[in-house]
Amino acid sequence: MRSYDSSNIFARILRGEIPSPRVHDGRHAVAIKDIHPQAPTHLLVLPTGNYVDFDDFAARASDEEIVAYVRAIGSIAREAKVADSGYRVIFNVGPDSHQEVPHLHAHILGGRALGPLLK
Ligand code: D5M
Repeated sequence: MRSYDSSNIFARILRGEIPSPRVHDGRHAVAIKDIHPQAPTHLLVLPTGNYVDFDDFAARASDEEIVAYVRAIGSIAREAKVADSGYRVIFNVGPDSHQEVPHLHAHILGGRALGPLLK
């Protein structure tokens, strides 16, 4: 498992070193808009704790953090008004996934028909 590097861009956003409007600002999760949106709604949900990726989070996070993070993803999708029409949640994990930023983030994509995941 990779060790956490606190110089990554999302860690800097969470520390307030780089301004980034928050669409959700909770104790365990923060959501921002993706700068390169792939759909009309494209949000990134970051846990406030320092986890490299989903694998790291699943192994090390407390039950409280896991429950709060999962519930935040659901409520952020509802607040973004994509819950009724549907949305996709994606975690890129590790090199094969092309994960770019080494702080766990869930992509919430919605607002259009997304098509099949795999072609
Ligand atoms: O996805 C990383 C995502 O993070 C990618 O879609 C671009 C986005 N990104 C990168 N920098 C920023 C800032 N500063 N604000 C908002 N969004 C950002 P990955 O799953 O790691 O490939």
